[in-house]
Amino acid sequence: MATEGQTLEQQLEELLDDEKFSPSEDFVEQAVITDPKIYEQGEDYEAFWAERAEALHWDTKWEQVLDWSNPPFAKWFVGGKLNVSYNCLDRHVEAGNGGRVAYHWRGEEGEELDVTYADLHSDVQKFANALKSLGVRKGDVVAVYLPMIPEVAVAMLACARIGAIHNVVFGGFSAESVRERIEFSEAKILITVDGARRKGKTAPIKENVDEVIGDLVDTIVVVKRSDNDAPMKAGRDHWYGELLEAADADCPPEPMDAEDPLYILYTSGSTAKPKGILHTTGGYLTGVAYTHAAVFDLKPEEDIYWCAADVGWVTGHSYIIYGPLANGTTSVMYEGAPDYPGKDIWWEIVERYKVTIMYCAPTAIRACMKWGVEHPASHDLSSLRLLGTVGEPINPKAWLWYWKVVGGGRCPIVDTWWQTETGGVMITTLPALLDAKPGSAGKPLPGIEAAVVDEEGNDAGTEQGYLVLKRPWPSMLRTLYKEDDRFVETYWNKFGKDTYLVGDAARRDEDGYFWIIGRIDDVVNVSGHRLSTAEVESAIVSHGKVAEAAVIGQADEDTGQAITAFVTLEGDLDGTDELIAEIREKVADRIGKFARPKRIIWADDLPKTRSGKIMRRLLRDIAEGRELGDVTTLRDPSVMAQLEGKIKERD
Ligand code: 6R9
Repeated sequence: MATEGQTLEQQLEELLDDEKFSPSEDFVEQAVITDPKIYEQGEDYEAFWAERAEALHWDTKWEQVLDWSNPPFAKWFVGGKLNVSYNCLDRHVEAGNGGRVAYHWRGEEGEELDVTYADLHSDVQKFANALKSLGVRKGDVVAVYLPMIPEVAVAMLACARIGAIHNVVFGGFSAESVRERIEFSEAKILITVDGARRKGKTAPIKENVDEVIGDLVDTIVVVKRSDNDAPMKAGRDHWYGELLEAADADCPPEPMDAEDPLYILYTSGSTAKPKGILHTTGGYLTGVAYTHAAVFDLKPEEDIYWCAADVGWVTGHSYIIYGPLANGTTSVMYEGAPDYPGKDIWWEIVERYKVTIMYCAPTAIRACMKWGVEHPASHDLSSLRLLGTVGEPINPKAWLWYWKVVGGGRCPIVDTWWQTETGGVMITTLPALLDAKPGSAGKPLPGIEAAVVDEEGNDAGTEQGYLVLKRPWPSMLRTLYKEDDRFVETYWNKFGKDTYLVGDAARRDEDGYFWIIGRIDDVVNVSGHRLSTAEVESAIVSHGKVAEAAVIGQADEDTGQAITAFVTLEGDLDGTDELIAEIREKVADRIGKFARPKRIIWADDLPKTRSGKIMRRLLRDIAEGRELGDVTTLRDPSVMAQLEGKIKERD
């Protein structure tokens, strides 16, 4: 145990020897789920999920829990009808909880706004009517490109209320990415903002959108968040505030089929074209409501819950909007960056709102470690009782820092493994039931069956292998929007139609704990943001002077992985610092600033197989300074020697 006089560093070093961390007796005593039988109950998974679905309000009860007669196309709660916004809002208002705060919203400049369930209920109905008056009908796709402001919740729930399908694009994506996603999803209407605040500056979002949008959409709704005189086109563009004012206050929720689409969310895959993950109504809400309550040991009357992700990612959809609201949670919603106006802003927020449950990404924890312990130490964090992480594997040192410095050694940590595709958490430790092992996500949740298999699909024992999910689950993606074949091919071809291929490598230890290693496809995880190497490569080669590019995710202390690009130039052009800046700018324009390569290495040629495939494995070896493996399959083995020379020159 740590003794007085030790530095934090020494204490963490010592803790590294501890393999397991058990929840305290105090925590277990107050926890919601304390009976380990729940894991057995989950074995009869249809009955288990049906019981979870009972917690929602159904307008018409389902006739069949699961139709898996045409795998991999699952149907959950067949014949059931419900409305997601009714479940997230009306239900709580009708139960007398309209005055409960849904979001303690905190703006970048310190502005504060408490949005109650009654407030949301009222705005959502008005905005739903406004959408209808703009011609939006059930089944239409609505693009949403908004920062972390309460209107984003209103927009998403208003779509759900009338059965429109939202397609939210993360605010950090460029306008060009928005245009592309609108095109793929065939959205006819876009909801965006005049300007987005970021670290004291205002990004001219509407103006940027106008530059690329052409006549792709018929209607743009603009939320006012700044005074930047955003251009408005008569007939096409409408102010959100004016629409709300003019709208009728009463909009009954549309009863939706359990399998009607709720939303599309684009995520990165192996090719440059993003995948439109499609989630539906009944199963998704069942999955996120249950996992949110169970994993975070939620007590809606008492807890103040804060998920510090962005709504534009799946974590925001499931655990800022739908899970928390379905459960009647009081959440914090924060507009800004973790280091503005100061590096202690997160801890100030925890103290100010007395946050009890905090959920964030390992990359943020690593940044906080770097900024120094004085920032969390200068605030009272004693309200915290449970911590969570998501998005990437967490290194034990960051885990221990989170546990000790933020959680004061008293808060269990749930490391939650899941994906855009899975809709909700799949692998973690139910906090009162399982010990945590720093670096391992834990075990499949009740109802979920995960396995690690070898190339033939056999159990890999405790060896590294492919992570797979072996039965359908309610919040699973139903398909890739308008790309059924790609859906089957990407996830259900390798091991058969009833085994979902995750795309991650993993290992399962003797205790049945899963250790996620990382992606096996050409997806890079930068600060928990998923990017495809092909997407970044295509942005780089759109620069006129670039002939070819190969992108890899290089291990990085701060961001988990960082993008390194090997670039060959046209003709005999020489690589310059100016060109590096231009290429980074190009990537920012095409995808978003977060996708800019950290390192660009000029190459005369790239290592390719005889069939012309770039061997990224070799590029990773070279970038991370490892011995090169077998290079004899290369068309031109001398390429590697040249590259090694280039790297030495630069380092
Ligand atoms: C929720 C989310 C999914 C990919 C996933 C995996 C990685 C997510 C993780 C984790 C290790 C965890 N990942 N959570 N790796 N431990 N707790 O992040 O969705 O953006 O779709 O990314 O992220 O590689 O396959 P998404």
